[in-house]
Amino acid sequence: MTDSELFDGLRDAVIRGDPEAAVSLARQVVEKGLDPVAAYENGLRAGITEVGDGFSKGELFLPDLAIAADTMKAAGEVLEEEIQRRGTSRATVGAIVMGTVAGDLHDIGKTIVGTMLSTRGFEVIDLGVNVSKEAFVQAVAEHKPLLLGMSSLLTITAKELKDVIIELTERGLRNQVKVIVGGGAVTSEFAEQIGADGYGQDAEQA
Ligand code: B1M
Repeated sequence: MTDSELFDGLRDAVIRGDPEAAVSLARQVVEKGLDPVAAYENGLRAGITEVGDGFSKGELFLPDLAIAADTMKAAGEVLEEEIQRRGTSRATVGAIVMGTVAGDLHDIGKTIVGTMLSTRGFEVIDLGVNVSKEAFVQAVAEHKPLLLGMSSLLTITAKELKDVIIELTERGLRNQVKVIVGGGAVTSEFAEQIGADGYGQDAEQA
């Protein structure tokens, strides 16, 4: 199988909701020594994006999203392990507190961003999903990280990003931490508007 056939196979396995095939293809990516980040973005993420588009058009339903997400997670674990293996294992840069904002349960993007940052020398403190602004601010006060990273995929939860930044300012913590944001509900313009320091369109940019 060529490299692009492998990536297309990953994409199609996510679209079909076939975790066994996806895991097997992800293992082949690793065995062949291909770039696991490219396989993630051009294979798995391409597949889930197509499923999301089908959902928007009313051609696919919530169970389809759920099974595609499970497939992506299963194969994603294989690729994330390889991304970790190729990266540095020592936390040398500083800490990042990360999470998906309140009301939002999407965790796949946040997790891959965390994996990428850990391979670039960050100690990742992952607060999970549905994280309240109080929990973000508390974690910043407690861990004194270099960065706070927040993810938002639902348009209705994007305002949480701004609320956390306001809360950090009110608690006198804003100038102690750089804030980066990302996820489907966020654009670079929006990030700038709410006073974030950085934005990432994908894990590599983050
Ligand atoms: Co949801 N969902 N979902 N969903 N879901 C979206 C986001 C949606 C766009 C689908 C659609 O309609 N096309 C839509 C939101 C519409 C909107 O608000 N504009 C939507 C909806 C409506 C919903 C529900 C409301 C559906 C319902 O119940 N009726 C519901 C909400 C639940 C909730 O959160 N409260 C819901 C539920 C779910 C599932 C549980 C079924 C499942 C999530 C499973 C899970 O995460 N464990 C799911 C899925 C899978 C999706 C889609 C299809 C895929 C999301 C994903 O994992 N992408 C999504 C459609 C889409 O995104 N195209 C959709 C792969 C991931 C690697 O990409 O998260 O974008 P992403 O992360 C990227 C970048 O954005 C960036 O790097 C990552 C890697 O490249 N990035 C950062 C992310 N965070 C970053 C942080 C950074 C920097 C970069 O700095 C800190």
